[in-house]
Amino acid sequence: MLCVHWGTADAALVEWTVVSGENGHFYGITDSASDWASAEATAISLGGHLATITSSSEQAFVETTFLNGSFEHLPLWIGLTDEVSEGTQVWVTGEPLGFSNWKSGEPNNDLGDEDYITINWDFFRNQGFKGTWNDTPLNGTTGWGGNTTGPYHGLVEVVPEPASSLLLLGGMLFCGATLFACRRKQEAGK
Ligand SMILES: [Ca+2]
Ligand SMILES: [Ca+2]
Ligand SMILES: [Ca+2]
Repeated sequence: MLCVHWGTADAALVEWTVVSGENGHFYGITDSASDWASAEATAISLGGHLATITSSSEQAFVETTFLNGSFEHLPLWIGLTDEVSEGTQVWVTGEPLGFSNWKSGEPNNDLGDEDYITINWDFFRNQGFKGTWNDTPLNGTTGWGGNTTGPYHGLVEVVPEPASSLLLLGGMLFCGATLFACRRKQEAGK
């Protein structure tokens, strides 16, 4: 589903538009199921990361946009992990963990090796609520029914590069101002 031709017209990437105060980032689902680390590597190769869901509105956007149709009951990797320090969940981007949407009883580090976070895992079993989070092993879970057996697709979030356009705009403004100042100086010197 996710097209790798980033920067060209790409119908598979969906923008969470800035219009009503959203972040302007682009989201998509990786083409194939993989372990969490491979999904994150794919996201990085696309210029992003696995998605960071840092607000209830971002959670709602993800649910509305991706957890429907054939993906309604599909778990997806997100960019949250406690692989570095057990029990300390961190976003791969370093964003603070304020918002969360754990399934009741999660994260439980079941079997002692659940360090990689999915959304919608429980809904994939036709249980619980759409979009809730669950920590699972690197390859996903096995043996929990409802086709929850991993691996899973990754939910990717790409931040466009406003910095370069801002830099360009800033540069143009600076040049314009400099030219203007030069003209004034020349005129003054006449
Ligand atoms: Ca995000
Ligand atoms: Ca863990
Ligand atoms: Ca778990």
